[in-house]
Amino acid sequence: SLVVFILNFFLPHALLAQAGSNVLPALIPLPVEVKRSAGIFDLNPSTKIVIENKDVSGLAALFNGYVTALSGKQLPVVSAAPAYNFILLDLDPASITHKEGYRLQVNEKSIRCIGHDAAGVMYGLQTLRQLWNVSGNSIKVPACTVNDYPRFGYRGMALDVSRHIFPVPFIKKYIDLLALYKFNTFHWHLTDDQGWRIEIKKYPKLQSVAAWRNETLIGHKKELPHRFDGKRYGGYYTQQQIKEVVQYAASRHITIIPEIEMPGHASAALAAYPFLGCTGGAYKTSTFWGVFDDVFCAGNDSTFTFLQNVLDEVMALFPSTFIHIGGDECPKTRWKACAKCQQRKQSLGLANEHALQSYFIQRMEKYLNGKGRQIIGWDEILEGGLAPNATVMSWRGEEGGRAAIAQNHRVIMTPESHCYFDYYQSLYNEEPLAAGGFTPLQKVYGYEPLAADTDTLQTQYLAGVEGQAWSEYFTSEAKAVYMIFPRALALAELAWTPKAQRNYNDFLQRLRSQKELMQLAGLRYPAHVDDITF
Ligand code: TNX
Repeated sequence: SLVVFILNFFLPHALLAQAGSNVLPALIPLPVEVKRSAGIFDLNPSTKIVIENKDVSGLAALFNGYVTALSGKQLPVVSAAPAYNFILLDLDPASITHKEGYRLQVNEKSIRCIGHDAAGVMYGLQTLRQLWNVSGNSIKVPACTVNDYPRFGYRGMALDVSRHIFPVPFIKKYIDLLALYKFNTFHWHLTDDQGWRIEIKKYPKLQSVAAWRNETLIGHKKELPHRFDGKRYGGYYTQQQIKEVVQYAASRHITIIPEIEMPGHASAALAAYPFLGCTGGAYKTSTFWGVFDDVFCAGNDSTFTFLQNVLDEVMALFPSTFIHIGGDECPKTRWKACAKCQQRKQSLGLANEHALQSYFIQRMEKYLNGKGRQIIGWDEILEGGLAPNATVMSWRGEEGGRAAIAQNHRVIMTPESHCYFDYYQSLYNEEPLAAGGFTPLQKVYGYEPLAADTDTLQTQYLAGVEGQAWSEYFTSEAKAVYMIFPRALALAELAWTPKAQRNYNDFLQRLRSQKELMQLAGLRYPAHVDDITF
């Protein structure tokens, strides 16, 4: 009955509130093991951070940053533990065996946050941030023991900054949120048809031309009304800014994987340097969304030289092993009509244009491998033959992931059915304009990567999962955040928590109790989460 339904929804919540100190604050992602014990640790200005191992000293500063944001205070950092009132950060890989794993022990006298590695200690501190109870200047932590480690080694969130660009402070805030929910990878989609967003010193027109578009009335029907203003829109990140962001992410144990799109989604680059296309132009940075025929020419060696020079500067900025080179949605229209492309195809004995695309990707892979890097590409890179060492990001469902694993290739699952946070999240009339699709929170939460095949597939090749944040409709920071969260929290839990411990209703309860934390982090808590009719 309705009464039972309503009781089921509100009773656990009410009990939680009453139970007070016996119940732990809700944690997302749910740890592997949590035990509540008696007592409270009072974190106050005389609490000391103890660092006995210099490998974790950077984390003392990070933690102090969190404390300062709440209380304005900085905790003293010392090298030997006093009798009580301290927070010890340390490593113990012998007893904590999982990579990125940690043990957090809180009692009235101390907090011990011990990791397998520094990343583990960092995740212990994120759990601590979710555990503490802040009121005024007082920070209280319930006594407990948490033993925890991640399910997947790759836990990613992307952000497309081409369709809409977001300023550096927003990127940092995003990285902060990813760390809070234990993601370890930020996939930064830096180039696309609608704008090139990374400064490349060798090619100044990428800054003066490719970074900008003119919003005009001649556009796609999906173009957003407020952009029909004929104004110049765009911008880019300077190399200095990028270094700063990479550093910021690294101190939170987040790897940034840059994406430079090729051979498709290249309009902006072609507008700057028309020799990169098959027809010679003229080209324009796209003013509407979609897939465009003009792509990097596969017959022209100077295209490859350009891309190699670009990647040289990219590699100097991003230390990540992996570089994403796109590979998706590349129409073959121009290549079919291009004499140089046809000549290349024939001289290499390639069967068709898919094979030519495979040649393109393999040539770039060889270049990057030679510099000690590995490529990631969207699942289209399977067509015409997979590059020998490529990781496949499976977005058009799970087919690509399955096929790549069958060829012993590393795979990241991001099927658009479950992992695209530019799709609608509720059926509310007032949902803001989004890309097609319907991907409510529960659907994201219920995603089980390659579930149907985990018995037959070699799942050691399943690196993990990623959420996509394409920004065509992200017309403001607030809207971007609204679209990405809380769905990213559902993904965070499926990426971290053991499968058997995941339960949607339990997650929803914890999400509700995270309301304050979310608001503190500047997140708008969406009404539909609390709406029992949803
Ligand atoms: C497809 S996913 C794209 C993007 C769009 C997105 C919109 C992928 C590899 N390509 O260019 O932004 O759909 O949902």
